[in-house]
Order: sequence, then structure tokens, then C-alpha cells
Amino acid sequence: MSSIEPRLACKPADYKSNVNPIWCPGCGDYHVLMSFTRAFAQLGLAPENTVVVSGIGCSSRIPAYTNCYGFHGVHGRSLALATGLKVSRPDLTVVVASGDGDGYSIGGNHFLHACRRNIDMTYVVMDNRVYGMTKGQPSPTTEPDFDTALSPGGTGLSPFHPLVIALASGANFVARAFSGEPNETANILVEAIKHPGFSFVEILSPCVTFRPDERDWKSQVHPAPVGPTSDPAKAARRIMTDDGFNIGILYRGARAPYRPKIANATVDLAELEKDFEL
Ligand SMILES: Cc1ncc(C[n+]2csc(CCOP(=O)(O)OP(=O)(O)O)c2C)c(N)n1
Ligand code: SF4
Repeated sequence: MSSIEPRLACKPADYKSNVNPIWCPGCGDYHVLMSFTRAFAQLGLAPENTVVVSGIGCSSRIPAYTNCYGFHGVHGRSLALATGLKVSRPDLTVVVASGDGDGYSIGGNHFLHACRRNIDMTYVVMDNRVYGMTKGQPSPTTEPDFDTALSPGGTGLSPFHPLVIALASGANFVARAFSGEPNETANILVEAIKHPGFSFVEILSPCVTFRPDERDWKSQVHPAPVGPTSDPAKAARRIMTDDGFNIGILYRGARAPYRPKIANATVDLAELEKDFEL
């Protein structure tokens, strides 16, 4: 989170842009947007000092729907963009939004190294276990038997465990939320944004169009039976053995965030160009 003094009396509506979302009716991402604005209001963030960065996908449309600064980048590269931004402007609060395709497939390598670097930002992945924007291809979190015309008979591949991968790679805060519980999700986002270092929040957010079965998540989610631990091995064991629907903060680490000393460095472009002259 930035060191900027919060404003007083902000309302969630103060963080909405005048762009109307074009998600399908019933898409979980509407509630995620609601949780973002509620969390920003609870923290009293100044929109001009807050940046929402994303890649490509339905979920990645979210920056356009807030009135903070936004960067709708290219597919899978949101964390690379956000890292550059936070390193050069550590005073800003940086929240990164992604989908399971954007973040775990094409962006998977950036995910590992963002966790490892532990730069102070919040990474939110709206996981709907499918590529929504491109009409329903399986993602790294899709079940092996997801049987559609695009993956006849299912892929037969086991989904991977993003939260455990985040822990193993060094993320400093790991949580799971459900879009259908916007207040609880907002509270988790508040804690994630306040927590120093790289905070990872996976939000189960149904794609009602290509995964209508995910409407049932509402009846499957439940609060995690125990509070967060500061022991990554314990957290990983719990996550590996839970049912995938434990909601809450699962790990809070105490690693010092990485703060490269190049912040506010100025570059003379003419000098730089000279270095690359042929
Ligand atoms: C380099 C590149 N490859 C592929 C695409 C096509 N593409 C756009 S969004 C997307 C997947 C999005 O899925 P996900 O991140 O899960 O987001 P959702 O739409 O489900 O929210 C793909 C493959 C692209 N835009 N750029
Ligand atoms: S395709 Fe799925 S993820 Fe995309 S807007 Fe529609 S319901 Fe949401």
C-alpha cells in the first residue's frame, strides 16, 4: 500500500467510473468490482494515487470500471507492468487484476517471479476455471473432465494449485475469496492491500456463460475452519488437503518487501540512445 494519507468519507460509488460493464448478466466479476470499490472506500484510497493494472480477459476489463488510474495491458503481462510501475513509483497503491488464463497460463512465469520478488502490491485473480473471453477453452485450473466441443472428453490434465504455487514461490499473503460474498471479499482485499509485500487473493468468480455449473459455488464455499498461519509449509499442507472452497486469509507472512533502490532514478534519454547507437 502507498504511504499516502487516506482521504476522509469516501464511498464505494466514488471509485466507479462512468463506463458501464459489459460482462454477461450474472457474471461473478460484477461482484468483484463491487468488492474492489468497497475495499478502496474502506481504506479511503485517493483514486489518483491508486492504479489498477490488468492483462486481457473478461476479468481484465476491471480497470476501466474504476476511476483510479488504470492500465489494461497485454495478455499475461499485468504483473510485469505492475512491477515496473511500483518500482518507479513506490508511493502508489498498485492492485493487479487477472483471470486464471491470463495469470496462470500465459502469465504463469510472471506469477512465480512476482511472488519471489515480493514487491508491495496486491494480485487478484478472478478464477472461473475457464477462458471466458475466448469462449470457453480450459485453463490451468480447469478440471480434467471438463467436456466441451473445445475440449472433447476433457483434457485429462490435473489442475494446478495456484495458492500453493504462490506460497512455494514466496508470496507474503495468500487468501481465497468468493465473488458472491462481496463484503467478505472486500474485507480480504483491505487486509491484502494493507499487508506489506506481494499479496495474492484468488477470487472464485463464476463464468455463468461457459461454466453454468459454477452457479453452485454459492452452496459449496465456506469459511476456512482455522485462521491464517505464518508458516508457509503448514498453509500449503492445509490448502493441498482442503476442498478448494475454504474462504478466508490462509497465510500471512512477514518477509520484508523487496524495494529496489532505483526508485525515482532519472534517465537522460539522449544519453541512453547514445549507448545503443550502432
Ligand atoms: C498473446 C495473446 N494470446 C491469446 C489471446 C487471446 N485471449 C484473450 S483473453 C484470453 C483468455 C482469457 O481467460 P482468463 O484470463 O481466464 O479470463 P476470463 O475471460 O475468463 O475472465 C485469451 C486466450 C490474446 N489476447 N493475446
Ligand atoms: S464470458 Fe464468462 S467471464 Fe466473460 S463476462 Fe461472460 S460470464 Fe463473465
